[in-house]
Amino acid sequence: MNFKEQLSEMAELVNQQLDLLVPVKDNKQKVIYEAMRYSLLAGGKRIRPVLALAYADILGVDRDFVMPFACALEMIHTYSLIHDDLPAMDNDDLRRGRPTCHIKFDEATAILAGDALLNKAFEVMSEACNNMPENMKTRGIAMMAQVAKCSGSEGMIGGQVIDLDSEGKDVDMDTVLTLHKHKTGALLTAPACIAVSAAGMEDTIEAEHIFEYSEATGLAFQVKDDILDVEGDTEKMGKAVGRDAKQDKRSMTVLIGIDSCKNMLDELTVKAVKCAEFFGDKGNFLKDMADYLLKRDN
Ligand code: GRG
Repeated sequence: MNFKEQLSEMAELVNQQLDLLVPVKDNKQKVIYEAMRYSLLAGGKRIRPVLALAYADILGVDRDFVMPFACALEMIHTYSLIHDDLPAMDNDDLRRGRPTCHIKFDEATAILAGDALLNKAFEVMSEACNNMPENMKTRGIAMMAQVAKCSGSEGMIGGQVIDLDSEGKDVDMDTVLTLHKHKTGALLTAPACIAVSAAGMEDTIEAEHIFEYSEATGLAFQVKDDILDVEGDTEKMGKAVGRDAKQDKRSMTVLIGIDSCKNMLDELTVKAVKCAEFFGDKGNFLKDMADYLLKRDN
């Protein structure tokens, strides 16, 4: 199977689980399930859960063990997109190729759908911990704690706060890198945290390489996002482009120019590929993933 086939097979496994975890309901609050499913099952790339499965494969962990945590990450990612698109934040009306949640439903429903997805994520992870054999429960709780930390005020939310605070200001590169490390990088490092804790392999040379890979690809992902915001195509991306300029954001392309961004992206990709090569043939999927993230157009 080639990389693209593997990627879509893994994404499909995630999609099936998400569909089961957030079912259609026919009760008085059914609209919240409609809104949650509308955004969650709207065809995102599933990079974060796929990475969790890929790291699990490399570290010899059963995919079923990490799947609930991988799905929880995708729920949290989707909630962040719903909330980020709200008028109080980025005020966008297109996401994943369709009207944003607050446009399709309304603002209150979109806020609640995001909140419900965040809660669902923790319900799914705590149930997974409950169902683990006694001797594995500590690992499960460590995995859940990592997801909480990566999503919260020391992770993604912290990054969003720095982002909002930076709007219209002449921020420096250090601030922008801190912003990205938190806002985008934290949820892209979470799959590594999950898989390493699942394997009980903290403080190993393997974990070191996985973390270095995830940090390099996490930053590369954001640099590419900034480049796509300038050069990308709305139809392919399924979201508006040119948002950074519109919101007067000091994106990486504004700070160092698009050519330097492309060089930085190349260097980060080389670094990620080197980390993947540490694992020999077992690292092939991660190598291809780094290349895919470099060349992606959506
Ligand atoms: C509002 C709680 C809250 C957090 C906001 C992560 C975030 C912080 C906002 C999301 C919007 C944004 C521009 C994030 C930067 C990271 C990024 C490029 C997200 C898009 O991720 P993809 O490309 O999206 O993986 P798909 O749709 O493929 O899942």
